Amino acid sequence: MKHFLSINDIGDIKSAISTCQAIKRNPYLGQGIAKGKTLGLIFLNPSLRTKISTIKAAQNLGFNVLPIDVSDAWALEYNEGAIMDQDKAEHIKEAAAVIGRYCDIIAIRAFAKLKHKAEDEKEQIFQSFVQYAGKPVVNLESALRHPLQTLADLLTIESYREKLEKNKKPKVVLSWAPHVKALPHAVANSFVEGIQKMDYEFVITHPEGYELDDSFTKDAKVEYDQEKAFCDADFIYVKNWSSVKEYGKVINQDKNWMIDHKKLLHTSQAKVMHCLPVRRNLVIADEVLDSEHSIVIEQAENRLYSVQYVLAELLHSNNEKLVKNEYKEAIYDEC
Ligand code: AN0
Ligand code: CP
Repeated sequence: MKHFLSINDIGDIKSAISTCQAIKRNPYLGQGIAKGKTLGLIFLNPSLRTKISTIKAAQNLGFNVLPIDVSDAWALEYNEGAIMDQDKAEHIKEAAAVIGRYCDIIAIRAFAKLKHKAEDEKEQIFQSFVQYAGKPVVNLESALRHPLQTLADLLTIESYREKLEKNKKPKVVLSWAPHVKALPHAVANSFVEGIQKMDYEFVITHPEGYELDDSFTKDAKVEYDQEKAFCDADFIYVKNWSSVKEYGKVINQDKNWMIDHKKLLHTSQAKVMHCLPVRRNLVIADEVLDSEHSIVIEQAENRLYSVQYVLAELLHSNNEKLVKNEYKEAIYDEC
């Protein structure tokens, strides 16, 4: 794995999940393999889970963690060939190359701005670091994807799957829920991308007009009737997103789409998931979040193991001579 920009950068997802499970059993597997290495962290948006789990996982491996506050640095120009006679003082070409000399891995969060679809889809900051930094880049949520979340989500489903009826293929439903703000599509896109690698029954439910980009959904089943979609579900993954067609717009805030206890009655005692942060009694009712149905805290805990796996894997693939043996012994032999 050269970079971790999407769940597709993981070759064998099942083996990745079993390595995450081994890390969960012993988070100090691979302790010290990153000694003397620096992880640069660039956050252009708020975060609780991603920031803390990444720092903690990095520390478990022995990284020095270097938070990079780009709002403190020079205003950056991204356009190739720009004549820089306005307010931008530094080009991303130099900035990324310099940060690449200071760090061994660079992790970035930069959400969709939700104004212009084509502009967001360029994922300019990620592409610039991949092109100019010369070091592995980790996606901590880009305009289109949140793959560390997805890996933790799959790990969560797999650990509850063992409790299902033997040989039952889990039924997983991705449900849109209302929100007051226009939210990005990254979590939902990535989830769909990850689920398609697994052997699950999968249904997406949302009001008409909230179709996700078909480059992600491909031939996934869409059911506009939430109640029908929930029938016999084992896992309900709740998430709001804004419209893709009317890009970045909130076109429906129908409160009937909130997940409450009544909606779970025809499920197979479904476990309810959400990436968090979640707005209570708007997206999911208290009675669900405070019940046995909710597995959102374990899901958030699993963020630790997914990011520790990705950091170790990047170090392993990009510093073969340095860490191959220690890493193999520490992690793979455990699985
Ligand atoms: C962000 C989103 O929906 O993409 C981050 C979720 C991990 N959520 C909010 O902005 C509330
Ligand atoms: N789920 C998630 O990425 O949470 P944060 O935005 O708090 O990092």
